[in-house]
Amino acid sequence: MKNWYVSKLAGYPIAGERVLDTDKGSDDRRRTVLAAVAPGTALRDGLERVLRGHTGGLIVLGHDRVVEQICTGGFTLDVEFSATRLRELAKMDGAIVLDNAGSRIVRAAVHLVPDPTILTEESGTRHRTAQRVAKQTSLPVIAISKSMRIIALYLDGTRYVLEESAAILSKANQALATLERYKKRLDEVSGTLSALEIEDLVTVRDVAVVIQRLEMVRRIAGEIEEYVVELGTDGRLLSLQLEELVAGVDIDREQMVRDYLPGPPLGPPVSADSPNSASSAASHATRDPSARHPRRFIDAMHELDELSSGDLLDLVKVAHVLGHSGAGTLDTPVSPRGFRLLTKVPRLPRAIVDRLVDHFGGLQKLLAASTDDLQAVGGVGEARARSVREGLSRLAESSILD
Ligand code: 3AT
Ligand code: 3AT
Ligand code: MN
Repeated sequence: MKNWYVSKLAGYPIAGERVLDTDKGSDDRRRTVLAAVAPGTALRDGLERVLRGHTGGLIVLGHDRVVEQICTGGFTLDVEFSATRLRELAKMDGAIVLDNAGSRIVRAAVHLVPDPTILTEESGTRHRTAQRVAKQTSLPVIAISKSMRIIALYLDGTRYVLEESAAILSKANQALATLERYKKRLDEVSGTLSALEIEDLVTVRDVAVVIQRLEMVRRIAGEIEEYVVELGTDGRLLSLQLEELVAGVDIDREQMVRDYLPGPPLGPPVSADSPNSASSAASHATRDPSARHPRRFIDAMHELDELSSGDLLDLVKVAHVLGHSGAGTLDTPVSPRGFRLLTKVPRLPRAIVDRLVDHFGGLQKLLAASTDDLQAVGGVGEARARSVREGLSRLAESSILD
């Protein structure tokens, strides 16, 4: 898992200004900014010092033409940023302006004069100014309140309160305990599904239950990821625990959908540099690995993401997202293509998994295939054929034992 986590802080939306949470660009931006002010950074150290110094502070995280236009008074510094310098400069009235990288202090004791017609629901002059400047410049602005002892970050239309690590950690640990319970349940239902798949006794219900549990695990993990970003260096242990618990969950979810989405087989993913990736979804294509997949798959994955937490509890709705609907749907027998189980075979590259499924078309045929049959697939030599054969047999045995 990479360092930039999905993030949603104790922010409150500001009328009509909130960028949708599903907006990937704004998520990335928010995560970048939250990481820049997370514990362990020099900037956060400075903010904490100002907080402890009871002076209050107003800090603009970036300097450009727009910022320059709303700066009056104060003086130009252009010195390297340090936490102690920030604290000293905060003793003066006015705002401090940092450069875009946050590595230099550009100006101090500045009186900011943002457009007064910009809406703000703050009351104090410092906080009103912070919110307006954030909206006008699109740069992050931090207000450290002298009276309320709070560090607030303004980003576009949203205000976030930067909490202390101890407070975040206690929430995070609660979420982690929930994740552990969810994961245990997920392991149970996926084990059952594997056994049913091998015996070819799967119904839509069994599939929906696993998808539901995968999704629940993913969502609580997403919440914990937010805490990890907020915690910065204080979140390392949490991050390790999280990674261990959710290892393989994303792949399983993807392979579940590929296993059970009705219609022609979902062949090997479309190559990333195919002409399709230059379409309207181009901005996502570079980041989103699922962009390599057929439309139908992407849509299903997206609908899963969008399921409300209420709908997620309804197996019929979950099945519907997977393309299974109608009366008695949940009891309809279905057969997997085999992506998920093949992914569990050790040391089998995903491209080979895709080719094997493409060639055989279904798990039962894969289970029935001899090593000779398996070698008919490109990239599968004698040794690999044997390891696939053995891997599948081992899965079959361990599944029956459950
Ligand atoms: P002091 O000598 O510290 O009292 P000052 O000129 O240094 O005055 P400050 O920047 O410390 O002023 O601001 C003190 C308060 O004055 C903060 C705010 O509540 C009020 N204030 C400043 N500018 C405005 C304004 N344009 N409109 C309303 N209140 C303002
Ligand atoms: P506190 O919660 O009291 O810290 P506040 O939003 O109530 O913040 P105040 O009106 O008390 O704000 O102002 C406190 C200081 O904020 C005064 C001044 O140093 C700074 N400040 C306020 N407005 C501006 C501005 N437009 N530009 C630069 N500094 C400002
Ligand atoms: Mn005040």
